[in-house]
Amino acid sequence: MSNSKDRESVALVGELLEGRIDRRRFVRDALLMGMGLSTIGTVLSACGGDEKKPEPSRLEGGPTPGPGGAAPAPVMEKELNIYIWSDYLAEDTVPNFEKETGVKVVVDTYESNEEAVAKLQSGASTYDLVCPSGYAVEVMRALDLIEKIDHAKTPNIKNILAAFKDVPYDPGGLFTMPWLWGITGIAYRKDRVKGPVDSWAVFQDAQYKNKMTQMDDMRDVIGGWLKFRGKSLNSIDAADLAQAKADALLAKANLQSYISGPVKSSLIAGDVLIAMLWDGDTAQATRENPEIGWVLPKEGASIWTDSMVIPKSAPHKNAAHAFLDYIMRPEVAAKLASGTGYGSPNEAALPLMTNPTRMPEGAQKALVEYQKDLGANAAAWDQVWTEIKAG
Ligand code: N2P
Repeated sequence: MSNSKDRESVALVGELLEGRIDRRRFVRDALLMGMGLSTIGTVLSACGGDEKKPEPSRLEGGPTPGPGGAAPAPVMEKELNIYIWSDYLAEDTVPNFEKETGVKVVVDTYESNEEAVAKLQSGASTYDLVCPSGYAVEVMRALDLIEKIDHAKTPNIKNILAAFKDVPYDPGGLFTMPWLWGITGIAYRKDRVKGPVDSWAVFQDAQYKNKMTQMDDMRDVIGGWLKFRGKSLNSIDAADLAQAKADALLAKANLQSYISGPVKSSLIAGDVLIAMLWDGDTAQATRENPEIGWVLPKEGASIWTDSMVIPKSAPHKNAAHAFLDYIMRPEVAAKLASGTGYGSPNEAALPLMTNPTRMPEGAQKALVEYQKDLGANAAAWDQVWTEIKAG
């Protein structure tokens, strides 16, 4: 068939899949445009209504069956490019999806929201899924970088906890599929640090000079110092930011470096004794060295939900939706959360986990705060961060 015939055939299959024409009309038009009978049969059986015929394999790139085989789903692409924080997948999350679908998944990682936003903004991204925190979703939406998720293709969204369905950074939950949530606190070596670690002040304690790190993350470092002084971690007040900068510089004199997820190996080895770090990554490190503890500082800290989003430029949107629906299955979500050590937003996954992380309540809840997009005020923060890094 010519290219234009190909396009017509694809359009016709699309009309059938979307229910705009019935099967009879599809057969008539397909024959008229010269589509072979075996192709027509394959399409019809993939669209359901003939239970005796096996569905075509998704490995062959045929139309994918819908959930439970009931509803039809669009043709799945053969590739999927995921851009995600490091150490944010369970060991078998991707391999099992690849086995089941035949889709080849490529995973690239980043260490901060700013890195992810910059990559999408550069226009050079070929990613199908990205996993920003709430405030970065707001930024991506404001920049028109992401598109709505087609919930008809992700019925397992029903498993998500109500609290994660309608969130300030995505009212109505149109653009995001909640992935995991966590808190940024302090990881430390219980066997090597004397005295309690319970405050951001520990980074200003020269007794641990060169044995401490903070994350390479503007929002978390400045935010932590704002909390230290009883301020909101979203403050845009010039005096608050000046104080946060002074505190950060005092601490910087004691830091080995600004480093995020990769600090885990240094904590395990004991080259770093105290590190600003997320709770889940700390749990991963504790599995390798039980002497690693974690604390939520008494002045408060940031809590965040990271969500999957689909960039407008994503080349493999059907595979992206298929992966989202896959991850929302209770057993897949449960393994994701227990494998990474983070909290699951998936209600149906919680009963499947032995010791699921629960959302903070009571006194703990009062200590945590969500980061928000700083909008035009981000420039002031950027400036403070540049000065801290250079100081
Ligand atoms: C990376 C976890 C990062 C979460 N392992 C930051 N929101």
